Amino acid sequence: MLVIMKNHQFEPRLLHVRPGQAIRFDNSDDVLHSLLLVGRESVIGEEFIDPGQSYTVRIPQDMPPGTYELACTVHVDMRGQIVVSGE
Ligand SMILES: [Cu+2]
Repeated sequence: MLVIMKNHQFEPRLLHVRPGQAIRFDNSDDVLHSLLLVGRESVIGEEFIDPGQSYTVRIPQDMPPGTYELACTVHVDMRGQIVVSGE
């Protein structure tokens, strides 16, 4: 699963995943972005991604189903959502 960080937005902005699934974040902008999964910082906690770089995270198998807020701590308006379904 792939998310592009482009024009200070997450594309797609809403992502449906299953536990155990991997998500790759590509920074396509020419500025630094960061990643934070609000309330689940142990999964993604302020991970900085340089321009042109990527970061891959695997959703833990024991991640409770629900909707989680994805944030870039550098840009306050850069927000996304990850919806984790049941297994
Ligand atoms: Cu950003």
